[in-house]
Amino acid sequence: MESLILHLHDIAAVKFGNFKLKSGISSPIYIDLRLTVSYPYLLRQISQTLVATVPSSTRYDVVCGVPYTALPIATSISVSSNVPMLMRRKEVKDYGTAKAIEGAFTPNQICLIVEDLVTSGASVLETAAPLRAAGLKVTDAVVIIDREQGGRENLAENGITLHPMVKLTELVKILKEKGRVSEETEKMVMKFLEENRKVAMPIRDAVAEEKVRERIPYGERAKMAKNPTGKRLFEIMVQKETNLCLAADVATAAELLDIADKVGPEICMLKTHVDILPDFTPDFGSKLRSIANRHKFLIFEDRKFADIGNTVTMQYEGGIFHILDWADIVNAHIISGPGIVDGLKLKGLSRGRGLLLLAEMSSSGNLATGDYTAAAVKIAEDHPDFVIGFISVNPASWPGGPGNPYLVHATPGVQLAKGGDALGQQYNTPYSVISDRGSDIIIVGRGIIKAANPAEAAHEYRLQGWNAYLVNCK
Ligand code: S5P
Repeated sequence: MESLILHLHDIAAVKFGNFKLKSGISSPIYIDLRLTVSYPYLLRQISQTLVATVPSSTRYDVVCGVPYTALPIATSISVSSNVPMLMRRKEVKDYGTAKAIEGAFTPNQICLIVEDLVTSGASVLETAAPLRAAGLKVTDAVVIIDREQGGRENLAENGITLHPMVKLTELVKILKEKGRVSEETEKMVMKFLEENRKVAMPIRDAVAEEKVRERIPYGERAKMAKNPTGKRLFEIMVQKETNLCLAADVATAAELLDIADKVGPEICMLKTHVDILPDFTPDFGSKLRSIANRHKFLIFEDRKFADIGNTVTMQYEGGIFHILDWADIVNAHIISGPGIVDGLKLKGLSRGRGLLLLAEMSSSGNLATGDYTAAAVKIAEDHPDFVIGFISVNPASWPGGPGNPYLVHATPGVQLAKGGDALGQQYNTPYSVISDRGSDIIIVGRGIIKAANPAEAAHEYRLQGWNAYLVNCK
């Protein structure tokens, strides 16, 4: 193992110096294991050492590398140990028909995950999820370097034992002993790692570093919220450790109430489209409310109001659905201008209700972009007592920023693999939505309701969404 570490240092896959990260922080160490692909002897050595790292009592039938860096490593393990390999697709063109996992396997086979560098463990979990969804068992992961920043614990919580070839502190010690780094450098790196232990800051490369955005914890944002429902939403997220919203687009009201009860413990919010339920009865609202109270989640009727202020007051309160009576949260397009918020507020404010504005949409070719999105932020900030946040897709990319932190971002178009449906829906993964795109809540419909076991699927989405949140948390 020592000679392997020296080789990694030789090829500059591990470097010491003063590296300015995109986040502005200076790091004394830099790791890029992608370089190993250019050194076949090294790949062979790595794969042999990784195989030896996994305890002989650990059984596995197949291996799967976390894309992309670990793919050649997993391939090398597969070829040298004669163990079949699977590949997880990072992008699935038409999720539902196309495969998320490539290769031959049978349900209940055990898959060993192979990774190059583990920080929070989120990327291992992102690979474990579709493997598990396909019926494979994932109990162990082997990694070249463990950054010791909570990855081992996170993975253990998700039923995965991490086997690191070397821990980063050990690696630095070995390089120091072999005279590759000075005592001073060793101390600097140790200090840096200690100080950043909880920040879970990738020190892999510039692209990864760009993703590191410090997040204000949901709990602090609850204190900033100016609307009681917005505040309660953040509080529930913290208490239940969930940023998952179920889009309960099921066929009947009876099914909706059933799934609400089963998935209730996993979610902070349940989203309805009440106008799709053929068996809606006037007591639907109170039945759903009692389930929501029991499991502590908020009800969001995805009504997407879009008319002038006067009309929406009637649509909100009246008709056969009486949405105002049972929905904590509704949403509105801003196409008709700020009067729509005034109208809804007229009815909702005194009842403590909250409003989400559609600042962006998930469907391809939608027109909610650029100035339209910026206008939504402006309207929201003009009504801090009633607007609690946005339906958004990539708030981290908004030129004017994602708005005041008391505003929450909820993002639809989420599945375990990137892809889309036949009608223009576009999916991103929980990790990319929460960590890369800076959203707060994942809204998941078919990923859960069409799963063989919706409660289990919801549990998986909850863990992924929450772990992705923890990655950037202060
Ligand atoms: O832009 C949007 C806004 C919403 S609220 N795109 C969306 O998909 N939604 C809703 O999120 C949509 O109406 C559906 O209820 C849910 C996504 O469901 P899924 O099955 O595609 O996950």
